[in-house]
Order: sequence, then structure tokens, then C-alpha cells
Amino acid sequence: MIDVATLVEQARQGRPRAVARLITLVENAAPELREVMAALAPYTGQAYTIGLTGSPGVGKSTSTSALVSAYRRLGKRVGVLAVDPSSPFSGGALLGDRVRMQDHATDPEVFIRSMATRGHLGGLSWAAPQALRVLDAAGCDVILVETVGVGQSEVEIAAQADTTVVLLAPGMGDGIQAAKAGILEIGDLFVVNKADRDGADATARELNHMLGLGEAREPGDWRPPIVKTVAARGEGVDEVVEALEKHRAWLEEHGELAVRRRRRAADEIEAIALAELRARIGDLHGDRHLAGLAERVVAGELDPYGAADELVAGLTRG
Ligand SMILES: Nc1nc2c(ncn2[C@@H]2O[C@H](COP(=O)(O)OP(=O)(O)OP(=O)(O)O)[C@@H](O)[C@H]2O)c(=O)[nH]1
Ligand SMILES: [Mg+2]
Repeated sequence: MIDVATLVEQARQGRPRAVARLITLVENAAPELREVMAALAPYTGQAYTIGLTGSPGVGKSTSTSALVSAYRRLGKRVGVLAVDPSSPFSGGALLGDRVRMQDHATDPEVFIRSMATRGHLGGLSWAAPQALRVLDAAGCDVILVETVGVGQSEVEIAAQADTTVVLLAPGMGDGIQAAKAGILEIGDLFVVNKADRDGADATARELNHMLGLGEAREPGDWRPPIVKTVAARGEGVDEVVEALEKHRAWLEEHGELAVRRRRRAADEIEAIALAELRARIGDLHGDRHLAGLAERVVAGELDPYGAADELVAGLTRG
């Protein structure tokens, strides 16, 4: 039996074990989650969430670690969530990240957690926001979210952060790749990492050109800046923080932070509602109502659309 009230209280005080246990409840879609989220709700909405995305090996984890250091120098409490949508297990692919995060392992003001979401009902769209709520209620001023892997998850992560950072590296044809994957549209800030390698300037120029080709911007619109970094040596990271703070100020000034957060909450509600409906439909498999409808469809007395309507009406009645 889990004492939710005590766990929540300890997490709010920033006790790492309690925070970790709450995120495990999220990962396991535990039945206690409802109670946990109800208890956490009044303490959320303080953290500034930053998503980091980009091709494998571009330097997301190294940059995350460097950003943690930078925010710690500013006295902030920092959360890190590494989400792996392709793996059903924690750890594994994220082992390397743990090595890169070692600098922060003993810092009580830093919470680092990796989470696997494959096979999860509603996957990333459902689980990651709940984990973010835990870190938020635990008093994190800043939460960095790294998604491991590529594809749809890169775009999904953008919907879950206040600010999205897209990382590229020279020599990978990254600019073109990013354009193809629809990544240019989601970047609030672009980082050309591994600037110690040849071609960083060319990549930045190429990117600048592609961003300039986008739709005409209104005055006052945000123009995503491009920052060059050598994350492995911490170079350029203060400039990234500066750009992040500028974007945050812009979001607040233009009411865009509230817009983004409302959109996220709507997505979250939808994901939970869909998961709930799916679970109820799953429950119906041994159900006489469904069996009866199927019989009528087979007999040609009812068409499948009509049967589905009846089923859904039955679900939403309670
Ligand atoms: N030369 C150079 N190497 C770097 C730099 N930043 C990171 N690296 C190296 O690039 C490799 C990949 O870095 P990660 O931070 O693990 O990259 P990632 O994007 O998190 O990788 P995945 O999580 O596997 O997608 C590591 O060997 C880093 O040491 C940099 O600024 N310059
Ligand atoms: Mg990584």
C-alpha cells in the first residue's frame, strides 16, 4: 500500500527518492496516479520547460548536462527528463546519458530521470506530461526534456515544452534533414553544436538561409536565433541560456506562454480521456452488450457503424 499523501509531501520538499517513486508510478500507469495528480495540481505551473531535440549523437545529452551546470550557477533547481519512446525499459539506451550526467549525480538540487514510454497507453503524449508535473511540483525552476530517438517524437516533444531547442551538428547534412523532418518549424532556438569541427559556420549559414526562406514574419514575431556551441567544453552554453531567457520573456510578453500551456493541457486531457475510453472498450470484450451487437451485425440486423454508435453511447453514459 502506497501512502500517497506522504510521498507527495516528501516530493514537494524535494526529496529525490519520493520524486523518483512518483515518476515510477507514472511509468507504470499505477492506479494511485489519480490521487497523486490531484494532490500535485495546486503546486504545478512554476517550472519553465525546455525541450531538446535533434539527430542521434548531435550532443543533446552533453548540452543538457552543460545547461544543468549553467542553471545551477544561477541557483536554479533543475529537473532532467530523458524520454525514450522506442524502448519498453528504462536504462539501456540511456546508460550513456547517465555517464554524461555524472557531474550532477550528487547535487540535491538536480533531479535526473529517464523514462521509457513504449507500450504505454497513449505513449509519450500521456506519460511525459505527468512526469513533468511531478518535477514541477518538486520545485524545479527549469526542466530539460531530452527525447532519445528520432521521428515523430521530435515533433511531439515540441508540444510539451515552453521552449524547443533544435540541435544540429556540422557535416551531417543536418540542415536539410531538419527541413525534411519538419523540425525547422518547431525550433524556437537553434544550436549548432560541435562548433570545434569544420563546417559549423556553413551549417549555421545554411540554417539561417532556410529559416529566412520561411513565411514572412510580422513585426514583433519571434525570430529563432542560431547559437554555436562546443557543448563538450561548455562553450557557448551561456549564450544558449541567454537566448532561452529572451524567448521566455517573449513568450510571457505576448501571452504565448499561456497559449502554449493551455494547448498542452488540452492535449493532456484528450490523451487521458482516450486512454480511459480505450480501457473501457477493452473491458467490453467479455461483455454481453458487445457480444449481442456483434451477433446482430453478423445477422445483418445492424450495420457496424450503428453498432459502434450504440457502444460509444453506452460507454459515455458511465
Ligand atoms: N567534438 C565534439 N564532440 C561533442 C560535442 N558535444 C558532444 N560531443 C560528443 O558527441 C557524442 C554524442 O553526444 P551526446 O550528448 O550523447 O549526443 P545525444 O544527442 O545525446 O545522443 P543520443 O541521445 O544518442 O541521440 C559524444 O561522444 C560526445 O562527447 C562537441 O561540442 N564537440
Ligand atoms: Mg542523449
